[in-house]
Amino acid sequence: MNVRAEVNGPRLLQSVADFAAIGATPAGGVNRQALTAEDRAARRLLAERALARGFSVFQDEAANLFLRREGRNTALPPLLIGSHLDSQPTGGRFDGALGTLSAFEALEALADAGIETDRAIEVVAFTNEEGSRFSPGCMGSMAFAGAGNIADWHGSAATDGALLADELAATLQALPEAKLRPIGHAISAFVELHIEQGPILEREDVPIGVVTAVQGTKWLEVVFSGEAAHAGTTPLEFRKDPMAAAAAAIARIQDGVMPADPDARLTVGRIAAEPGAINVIPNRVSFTIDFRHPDAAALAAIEQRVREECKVSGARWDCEPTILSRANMAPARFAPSVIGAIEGACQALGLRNRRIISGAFHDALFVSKASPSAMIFVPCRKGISHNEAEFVADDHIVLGAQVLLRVAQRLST
Ligand code: HGY
Ligand code: MN
Ligand code: MN
Repeated sequence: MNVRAEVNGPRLLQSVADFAAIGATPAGGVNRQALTAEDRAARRLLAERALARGFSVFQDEAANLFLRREGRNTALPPLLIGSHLDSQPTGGRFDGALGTLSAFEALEALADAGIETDRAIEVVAFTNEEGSRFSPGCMGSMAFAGAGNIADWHGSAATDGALLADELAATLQALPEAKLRPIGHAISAFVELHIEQGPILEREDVPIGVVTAVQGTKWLEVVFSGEAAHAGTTPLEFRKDPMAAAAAAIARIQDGVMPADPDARLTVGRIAAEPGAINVIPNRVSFTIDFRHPDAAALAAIEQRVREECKVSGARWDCEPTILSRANMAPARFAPSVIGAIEGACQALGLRNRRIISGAFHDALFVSKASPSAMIFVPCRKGISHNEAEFVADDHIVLGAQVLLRVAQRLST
């Protein structure tokens, strides 16, 4: 008899609440940054729940965490579903965790129904998707997809000074139950469920977004070096003021990029001045720029404009700019076969859905370079994300998991 697997809504909602408690912030968000004690606690909780269900648990050298439910034919590469567990410093309870926990719920639903799939299904929690503690983001999925080598980042320092190599080692050692396996094993396809992190689905009252592509992202760090001097005694003509140069460059970039192109996104998220005293002209000012565009040529043109504006402002204030690349994510298009499986699952469930391009980058962006991939979006309130007020309605959580479960069954039998 063909027993149907069903998502257990209360169990999934409780799971989301359980993980939201790990790194919970007073304002209702989470601070569970990559490879911290909080991240390790979440990984442990997920691994223990997997082991309790009889699934096997693995990690690779990038500390990507895999939970595997065997299929009939162990020779077939597994289907991969999942997302990430790490968060922004003032992140929301759903970014990453919802996709990972919905994927685990799909495994549990199949196990509850006693359904055996042809191929194994693995749930993944990729390491350091957010990139806020260690740059770049998507480190784990980049390494998994062969788009980066985790050893190249071993020496990178976190915003809190910790070394990636040390934090990776601590994370791997904190979960001895997870067997270590070589990075980048073959998979048949990858499906990632995620909150939209934008306003479109909610505004159109559509419960499911079928993600067909991810726009490109570049991160730069701009450093203006000048000369520290006394704030009161130094006339204008003697100043080499990197703060004035940075302020001028940021103003020109903000005035010139997004107003000229509705598809462009540009954010200056972090700025720092040294020595940072109120009455000292700084000798060094650094700031970050995150810019994005669906079109690769337009993304390159924005970078060109940013570099030019920094050069002009640096010359104006006699401060040479140094521009460091911190992340470079080319736009990606997802696989029609996986997109079709998601749309087919929505039709089978009678769910309204629409195709959408992701403004945020995701692990699926990199996995799609190695294997057929696509994403499922669910709405979040007012499109707010990377904010402790991030919220997803219970019914959207359950509907998203139901679509993921159907897709997982379609792609594994
Ligand atoms: O920044 C991003 O797009 C992702 O949400 N970390
Ligand atoms: Mn995310
Ligand atoms: Mn995020």
